[in-house]
Amino acid sequence: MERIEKKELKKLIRENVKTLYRKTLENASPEELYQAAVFAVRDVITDKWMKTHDEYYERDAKVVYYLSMEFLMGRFFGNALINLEMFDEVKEVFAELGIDYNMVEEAEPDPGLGNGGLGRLAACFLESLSTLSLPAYGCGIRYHYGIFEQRIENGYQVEVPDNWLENGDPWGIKRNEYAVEVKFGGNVRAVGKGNGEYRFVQENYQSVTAIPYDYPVIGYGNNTVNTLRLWEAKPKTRLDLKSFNEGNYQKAAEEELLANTLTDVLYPADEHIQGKELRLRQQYFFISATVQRVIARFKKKHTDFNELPDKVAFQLNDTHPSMAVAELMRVLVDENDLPWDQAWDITRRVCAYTNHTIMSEALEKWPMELFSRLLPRIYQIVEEINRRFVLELTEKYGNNPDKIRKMAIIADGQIRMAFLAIVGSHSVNGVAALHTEILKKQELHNFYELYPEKFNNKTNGITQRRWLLHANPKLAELITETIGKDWITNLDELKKLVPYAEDAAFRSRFTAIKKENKIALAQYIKETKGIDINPDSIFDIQVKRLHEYKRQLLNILHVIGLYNQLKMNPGLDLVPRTFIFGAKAAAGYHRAKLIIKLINAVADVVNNDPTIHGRIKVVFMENYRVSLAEKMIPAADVSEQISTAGKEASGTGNMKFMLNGALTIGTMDGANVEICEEVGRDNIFIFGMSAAEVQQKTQEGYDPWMVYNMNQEVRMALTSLIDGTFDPDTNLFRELYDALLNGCGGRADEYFVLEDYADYARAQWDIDRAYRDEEKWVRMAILNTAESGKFSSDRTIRQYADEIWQLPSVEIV
Ligand code: 26V
Repeated sequence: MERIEKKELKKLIRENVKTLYRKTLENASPEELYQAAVFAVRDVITDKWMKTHDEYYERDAKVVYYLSMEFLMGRFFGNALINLEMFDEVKEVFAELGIDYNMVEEAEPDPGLGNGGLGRLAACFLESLSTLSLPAYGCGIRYHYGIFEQRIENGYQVEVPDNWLENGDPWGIKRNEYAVEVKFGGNVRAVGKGNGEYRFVQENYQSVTAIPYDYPVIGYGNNTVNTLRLWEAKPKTRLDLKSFNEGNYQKAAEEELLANTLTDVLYPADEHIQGKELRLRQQYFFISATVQRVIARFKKKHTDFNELPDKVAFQLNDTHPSMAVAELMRVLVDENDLPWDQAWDITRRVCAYTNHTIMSEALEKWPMELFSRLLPRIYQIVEEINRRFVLELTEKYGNNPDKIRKMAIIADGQIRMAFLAIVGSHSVNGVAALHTEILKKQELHNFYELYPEKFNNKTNGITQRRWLLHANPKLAELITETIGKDWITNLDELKKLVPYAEDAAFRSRFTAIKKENKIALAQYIKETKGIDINPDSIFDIQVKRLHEYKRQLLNILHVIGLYNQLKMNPGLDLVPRTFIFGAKAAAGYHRAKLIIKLINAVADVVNNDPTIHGRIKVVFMENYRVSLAEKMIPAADVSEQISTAGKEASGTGNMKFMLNGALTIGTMDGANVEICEEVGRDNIFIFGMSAAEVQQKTQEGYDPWMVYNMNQEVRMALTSLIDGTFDPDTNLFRELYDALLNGCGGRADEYFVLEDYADYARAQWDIDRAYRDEEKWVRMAILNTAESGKFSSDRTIRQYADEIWQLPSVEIV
C-alpha cells in the first residue's frame, strides 16, 4: 500500500481547511484542524478498506459478526494513525505547521456508545480481529446520544446529553443501498402453501427503515480494514401516502414517531433491566437488520443453506442480541422455506453466546405480553423453540416439572433471554476462568449438565495498541528500545523485560516515565478541578462504573479510616497518597449516586483540612470515559480491583493497569485470579474473602454488627458517616450507614464491605511499606508489565477464532 509523503499531507490539510471551512491554517479552530486531518488520511484508509472487502467477497471467506448493543470505541483518530503506522509522521507534520498535535486529538468527540466493560471489550475485540487479519463485522446501533456526560454539581452527579454527532461524523459512511425494512407489531396469518404446509406472514405491522453507517476498523501494521456497521432507524417514507389517503393518518404518524425515536439513545443502566418497550425494539431492530443483510449477502454466492455455518458465525455479546436465534429461524423458515429441523441445526451451528455477568438483576427477561405484542412472529418461534426444548428435557429427565420450570425458556409469564441464547447456540462462554467455573457449577449448572460440550472459557483481554502504544508512548518507546517492537503484535514478548527488573538503569528510566505520567495527570487535575496534588504521592486509582458490588464504598470508607487516624495521631507515619476515583452511576441508581456524593464530600473535607498537610488527598474525576482512561491509567501506581469475590465476571481495567506498570490491590475475583497467577503472589496485593467464602457466608447469614463491635477503625469510620463530619446540616449519609449495618430494604452489607475492611486496610499498609522501598516497588511494577502478555485481546480473539468460530485469517496484500 502506498504511503503519503509529509509534504503531500501538509498540502492536504491546508486544502481541506480551505475547502471545508474557507479558512487558512492559522485561523482554523482545533475542531476544524481535526476534521481536515481526518479527511487527509481517509484516502489511505478507504483504499485498504475496499481491498479488504473485495478480497473477502472474492475468496468467499467465512466472516464473524460480533453482535453487540454497545461498542465503546473511544476516539478514532490517534489510533487510526497508530495502526496505519503514520502517527509520528502526522505529529511531525503538525509540529512543522506550528500546530500542537495533542490539541487536534483532543478536539475529537469521544464516542460513548456503550456503558462500560462489555462495550469496551467489543471495541478491543474488533481492533484485534483486524490486526489478526480475521474477517469480521461489528454490528450494533448508531445511537444519537451515547452514555450521558457526567457533571458534578455540589458533589452530586448530574447527567447531560452526549450529542457526539453535533459536529458531523467524519468516520461514518452512510450506506443507503443496504437499507432494510424492520417490522413491528400487527398479527401473523398462516397462508396455505398448497402442499399441506403453511407459510406465516406478518400483517398490519408498523415498520421502520434501518440504514447502516459503516466505520473503519483498522488493523495494526497490515492492510486489513474491517467494518463496524451501526444501524440507524428512519421513517420508511416521509409520510406513508397510501395510509394517508385511506384516512389512516394516525398509523402513518405513529410509524414516523417510532422510527424517529428508536435509535436516539443508549440505555445508560447496566445493573438493572427495566423491561422497557423501546429497549426491546432496539434489540430486534438491529438484529433483524443484521440477519437480513447477512442472509442476502450469503445468497449472492450460495443456494445451499447447509453451507451457512461454514461462511457465517454470530457471536452474541451477552443476551441483548439473543433474538438473533429466533430471527435467523424466521428468515430461514418463513422467507427461505427451510424445514424447521434443518433451520434449527443451522442456527445452532451459527450462533455462540458470551455471558458477562452473574448479577441476577442484570439477567434479561421480557414479559410475554410485551414480547408477543411487539414481535408476534418472533414470539411464535420462541414458543416453538421452547416447546421442543421442553420435550427434549422430558425425554432426558422424565416427567420432572420442577426441572422444566427451572430451565424453560418461557416461564412465569416471562421470556428468559439467557436460556434462549444457550439453547440456540453451540457455544456458551464465560469471560474469566473463575467466572466460567461459577457459571458451570452454580448459575447455569442445569444447562451445563445438559450440554457440557457447549461450555468454555475465554478470558477477556485488551488491545495493547490503544492501551500502551497510544496511551503511554514513553513507556512504549522504552520497551521497544529494550526488547524490540514485536510486543506490539505479540504481547508475550513482554516477558523479555523480566531480566530488566534487575537492571538499575532500566529501573530508573521506568520510574522516570511513571513520574512524568503522574506529573501530566497532576497538571490535568489542576487545570480541570483546581486541586493541587503531589506527584510524589502514591497515585491510587479506582475507575469503573459505580456499582455496590465493585465496592467504591470500601475504598472511601478506608480513606475515612485513614483520615480519622491522622486526626488522632498527626505523627502517623504514612506515605502521602492520592486517592483518585472516576465512575458514572446509572441515572436511577440512587445508592450509587449517594456514594459519588460521599466521595466528593470526603474530598472536600480531607483536601481542605490544614492539619492533614496534604498527606492524603481525594479526587473525583468527572465524566470517566475512554479518553480519560487513556490519561489516568499510565499515571497509576495502584490499581483498585476490590469487588466482592464472585461478582465481577472478569474486569478489563485491571488488565490495562497491569500493562502500564501499576500494582493491583484486589480480591480473588474475575480475571484478578489470573493476573495473580501470571505475576505471582509477591507482586500483587490480594485481600479479602474468596468466592467460596462469600457464598458460604451468604448462605449461613452474616452479621455486620459483629465487625462493628470488634473493629474500632470500622466503628469510627461508620460514625463519621452520621456525625456531621462530611455533611454538617443533614443526615445525608445515614442511608449508607443503615445499608451497611441494618440493610435498609435489602440484606445488611450485602457486598461484605465491613467483613473485608480489616484485610483491605492490612493490604493497604503492605502497599505503604512496599512503596517506601523505591527499588523494590519499581521491580514489582516492571514485573507487572512484563507478565501481562496473557491479557492481550489478540490472545482472546485467537481462542475465539480457533475454538468457537473456526475462522481462518485472510491476509490482505
Ligand atoms: C445490562 C443492561 C441491562 C439493561 C440496560 C442496559 C444494560 C447494559 C449492559 C448490561 C450488562 C452489563 C454486563 C457487563 O458489562 N459485564 C461486564 O463485562 C465485562 C466484559 O466481559 C467484564 O469485564 C465485567 O466484569 C462485567 O461486569
